[in-house]
Amino acid sequence: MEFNTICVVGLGYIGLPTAAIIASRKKHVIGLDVNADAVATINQGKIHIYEPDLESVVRTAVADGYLKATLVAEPADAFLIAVPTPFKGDHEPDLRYIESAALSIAPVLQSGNLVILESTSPVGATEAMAEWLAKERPDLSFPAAAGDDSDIRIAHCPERVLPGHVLRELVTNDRVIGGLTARCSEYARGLYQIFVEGNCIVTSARTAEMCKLTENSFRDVNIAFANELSMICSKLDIDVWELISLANLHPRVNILQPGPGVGGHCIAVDPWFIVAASPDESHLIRQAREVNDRKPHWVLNEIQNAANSVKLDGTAAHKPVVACLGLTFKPDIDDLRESPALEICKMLCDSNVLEVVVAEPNITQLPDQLLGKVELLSPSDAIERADVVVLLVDHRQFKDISRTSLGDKKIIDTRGLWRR
Ligand code: SAJ
Repeated sequence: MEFNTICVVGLGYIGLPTAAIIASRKKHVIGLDVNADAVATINQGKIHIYEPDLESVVRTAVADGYLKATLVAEPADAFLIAVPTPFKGDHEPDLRYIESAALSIAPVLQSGNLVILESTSPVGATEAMAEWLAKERPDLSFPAAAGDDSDIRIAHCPERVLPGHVLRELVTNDRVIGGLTARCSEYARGLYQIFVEGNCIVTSARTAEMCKLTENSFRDVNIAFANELSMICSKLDIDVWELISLANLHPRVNILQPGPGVGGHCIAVDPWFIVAASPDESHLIRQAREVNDRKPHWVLNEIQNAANSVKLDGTAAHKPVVACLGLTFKPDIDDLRESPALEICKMLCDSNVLEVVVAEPNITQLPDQLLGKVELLSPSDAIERADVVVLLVDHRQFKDISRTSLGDKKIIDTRGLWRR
């Protein structure tokens, strides 16, 4: 099948780079989003999120007429859905964005169309999406009823790109494609071969859904191991980074790095989809989530102990000053979603016994939760003001700060940056 026009639903961290890459292959791409500001920004050839090199690819694609953004669905040969899948308060997956994406494209679906769900999804979500579409369009046939002969082909192909390296990984990563029928998979493979240089491997939709959840849970469990080690080592007065580098010399050991906790919208979320689907069997996966979620509280406690040990000059109302270096969920990005660094900073402010200053070179404005509560300073100004310096994110700007320049300030280095 020829794919000349592709509609990407959801122009966020995954949808926009995907739309731009497909457009760079000289396919007409319609980007559909509910955010009018994002749509207007993209149509000017600009971007509303930060990802290295994305702006120039979007600018060229829009200028060449291959990419346009819209608020209303238009007919296309294929639809690629990349909307968020958060969890609800009880850690149950919340599929409302997938449902509303499906409802938004249903009116323009035509026989022969391919619909791919890219959003990280609990097992069964692709089948659910197909049912929502089928209900809206009784005039068209779908895989559950018509099998390989269906008018509409449906597949799941989870995105697997690493924020900060999205444009490269979109092209080079292997893709796991789970069609609802063999024919659905073949069509989906044809679409990805437009821009993917990695292998496109076919499986069932349910296996593809579980594969993505498994990848992120694997990483979460392994980070939890590193985080647990860091807390044990602190108690036993052992440098955890030295320990890990030594243990990793073993040919079959590869421990990840401890940090202030696990953030982002993927690894801190997706394991819960497995736990929600199979709670009685998911002991290790749940424990790992809990270990990683506890880590920011452990760091907070360390900071409070350090602040308590600061000898102040005794003059009246002076509170110990804590400088938090980094707010994002990982280095060299501007993304604050589920960030443990931000959480620690908020908890410090709420405790109200310390003065908090922040250095975050990747943002120009404090997030709402910190507005009016902390000052955003340059790294050197923040350090100068501080009694306690807390390294929360290993941004490249912080790597040049030498440990000796920190003098006799109390230091909490959650990333092991200044010992490397
Ligand atoms: N982290 C550590 N120690 C480590 C590695 C990571 O503390 O050794 C922390 C990071 O600081 C961050 C969190 O884990 O807070 C997650 O960061 P990450 O770089 O591990 O992953 P994400 O969330 O940016 O992207 C992940 C990737 N999944 C895997 O590597 C298995 C990416 O490939 C997925 O596409 C993405 O989730 C997603 O969208 O699901």
